[in-house]
Amino acid sequence: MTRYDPRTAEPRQRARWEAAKAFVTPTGETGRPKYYVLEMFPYPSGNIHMGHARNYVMGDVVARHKRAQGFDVLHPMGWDAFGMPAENAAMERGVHPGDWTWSNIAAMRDQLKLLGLSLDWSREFATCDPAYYGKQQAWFIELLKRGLVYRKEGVVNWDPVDNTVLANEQVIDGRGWRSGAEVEKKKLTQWFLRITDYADDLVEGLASLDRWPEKVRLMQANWIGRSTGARVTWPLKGDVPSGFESVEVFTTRPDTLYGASFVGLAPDHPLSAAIAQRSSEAAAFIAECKKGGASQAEIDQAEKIGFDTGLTAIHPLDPTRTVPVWIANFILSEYGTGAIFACPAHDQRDLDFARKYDLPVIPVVRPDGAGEDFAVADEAYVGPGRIFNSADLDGLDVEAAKKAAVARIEAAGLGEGATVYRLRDWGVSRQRYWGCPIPIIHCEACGPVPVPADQLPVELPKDVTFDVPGNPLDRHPTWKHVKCPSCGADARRETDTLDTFVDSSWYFARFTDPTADAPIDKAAANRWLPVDQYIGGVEHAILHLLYARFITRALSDAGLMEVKEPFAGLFTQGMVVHETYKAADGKWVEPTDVEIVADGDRRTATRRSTGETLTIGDIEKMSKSKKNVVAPEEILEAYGVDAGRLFVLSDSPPERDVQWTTGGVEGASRFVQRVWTEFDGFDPAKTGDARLDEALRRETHKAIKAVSEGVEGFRFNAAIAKLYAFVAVIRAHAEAGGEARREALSALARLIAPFTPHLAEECWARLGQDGMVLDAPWPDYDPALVTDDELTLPIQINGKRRGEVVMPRGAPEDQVREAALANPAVQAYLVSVSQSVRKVIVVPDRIINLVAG
Ligand code: ANZ
Ligand code: ZN
Repeated sequence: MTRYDPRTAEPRQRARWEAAKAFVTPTGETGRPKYYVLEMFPYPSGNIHMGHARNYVMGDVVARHKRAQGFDVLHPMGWDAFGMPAENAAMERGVHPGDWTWSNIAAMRDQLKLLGLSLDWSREFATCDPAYYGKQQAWFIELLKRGLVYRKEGVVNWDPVDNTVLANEQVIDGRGWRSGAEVEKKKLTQWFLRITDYADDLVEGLASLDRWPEKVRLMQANWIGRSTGARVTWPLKGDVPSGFESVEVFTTRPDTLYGASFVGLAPDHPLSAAIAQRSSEAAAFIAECKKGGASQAEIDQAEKIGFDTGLTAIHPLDPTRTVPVWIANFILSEYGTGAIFACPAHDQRDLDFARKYDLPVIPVVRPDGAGEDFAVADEAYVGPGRIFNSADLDGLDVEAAKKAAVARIEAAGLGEGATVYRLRDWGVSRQRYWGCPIPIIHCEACGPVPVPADQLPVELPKDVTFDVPGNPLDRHPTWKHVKCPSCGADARRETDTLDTFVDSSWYFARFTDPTADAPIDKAAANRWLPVDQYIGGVEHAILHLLYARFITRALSDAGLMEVKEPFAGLFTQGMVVHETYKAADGKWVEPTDVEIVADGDRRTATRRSTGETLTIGDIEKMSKSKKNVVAPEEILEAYGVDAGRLFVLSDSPPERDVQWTTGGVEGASRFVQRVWTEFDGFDPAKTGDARLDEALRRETHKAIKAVSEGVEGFRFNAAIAKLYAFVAVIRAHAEAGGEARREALSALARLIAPFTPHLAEECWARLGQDGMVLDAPWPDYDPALVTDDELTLPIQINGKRRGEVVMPRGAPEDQVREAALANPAVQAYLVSVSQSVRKVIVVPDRIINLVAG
């Protein structure tokens, strides 16, 4: 018996794979089907933690399994390398963002390589490579030409002390992260991508994504927020500011028009602004509204306040009626038309507002069974029902009334049916250095001019300083001063860079041919896209995935590729969490410095270095700030890569969080030894006995079936549990013959290969098999061997179930008949009703019917 030593075996196997260039993606006509598996590429923060490791190991299981099933697999890796942290490091520690990023990449690449992942490193790139972002600039210009890129004023966070634009994550509780100054909203001309052109298509495409979690599809649909209803014009009366003869509202409930009690304007609606021009009271009210946060959640939370403008609006369906016009803080300027008609009886926000300011509440929809006196107290009625109090809409149901109301509004020339979206165009300008330069030159005479193709990439200058706030590109002495490509006059480079979400919106397409001249090589993209299995954190369920779906459509429409949906399958994995430990001084302590003693349910934690007692805190996502990070190197060093890989997948379903525990990884490492022991003791010449051999064969084929189903269904923990059980079975059949044991072990080596690939290779070699297990086909099971050997057959008498017999599968009919007739429950019943059996009908392996009388 030898002990398995991962410390020698694992590097040996990795060297073998490397020498064989085993993971270089097959190209050319192989005749095999393709499979593209991709994990969301990492941000090079400096360290791989177990959470990353779990994500990549999941992808690796899929990649290795598909390869064994005969697919050509593309499994690449790269770096989402632009972004704020590099710039923060530059400001805090004076290191150049590029140097910081590249050294992090080098460190993380080494860590990833330790994990034994079947990655094609020959395709690696970082988004901060000019070779990558230059191609991004090329397609950006293409989209500009197609009208999908434009400039308009947008709002940014402005730090008035540092005189700089802040990213959202640099605003902490409304203040600048460095200056502590209260952040202002400032308008700046910025670049936008017209994602709203694709709003419908992005919603409708969701239906085809049947291998995405339902939850993610729903989140995307809500984000796009498509609502159908109508735009309705309300003519205004009174001392109306000039140019505002009417106000247009958006409603999803035109059926409730007769229940209108006021027209409401957003505080920054143009009409509100015009009223504020002449009324200091209105101006003060609007200023008050701007103090609160602008997010939907903050607005929903805030106390509803309003201002009566004194103007009135004429009801579009009944010119004899007017309603007052209010400015209200709960109306968003960025949604619909920024104005509403309020129907308090059927909308809770409107009702709260009406009660507060004593405005009328007129019910116009009543549930079935309610009478003319149906009234609303403190809860708006939002359910179905019939329309009343509504002239000729009376008696219609809600849906019919919506149609009828829209028809009437259209006939009156006061509006039309309309669809609106919550989705806004995507503002991509960042006033930052460490991003992809926007390839535009501003000329006084010609306006914004794209940089000519032969001058791409527009590279970032390396010589920049971070000693003063603001964008280093803007104050660089020479970089931005260029000639206009169109007229040759002195001109200025755009100094904004692109949102890093742009970088990650197409990298999966570039991986199909990372050295292509075009941004995307069409043939390669057609071969590999869509990504068959995409794996990543649920935190990217909205923006990243939506942007990627949009850019894929936009680039395809621009003729740069021919794919619509980039990701056919999506899996969102859980995180790796760990207990936290706190010392008496309130500081967090690293798990490596903690000794846990368990006494029944009571666990105490002691700090190894000092002996002090620690408080055991919550189980949380691993993070540097809580010091509960487990570095993969330590684990891999102590237990081996395979044990670490096995553990992160074994303890909970992949979509859930897994708690890192030392006990867990120790268990995985013992399993590795147990597997090896079975192979190490293998004797091909051993003679067995037929019954035992047959039993082992059955168990082997059942294990193949169960593990295959677990891997295919993303139930890795269940697959691993089955592997544990299978190894126990193999051990219990130690006396089976060499032939049956070889079959079992050969299957086992292949079944563990996706999870513990190094161990699997060692086992494969120990069995005396040729080549690498990596190239061995995934085992198939024999359906005849996985069925249970005994069946429970129900016995019916005159159509009613009266008993059952257990019979071997395929038992001959006369045996079944005999057993049924001899069955005690059947006999007791026949006696109790004084009947006897007239006829027996046996449906083999299914049921026995007795006719009695
Ligand atoms: C009258 C009405 C009557 C409404 C009723 C609702 C119920 P969703 O479904 O989210 O699209 N609304 C329209 N624009 C708004 C804005 N800029 N800020 C705040 N609220 C706005 O919601 C559409 C409904 O939200 C619209 O339909 C409008 O109120 C309001 F019984 O019109 B409704
Ligand atoms: Zn010019």
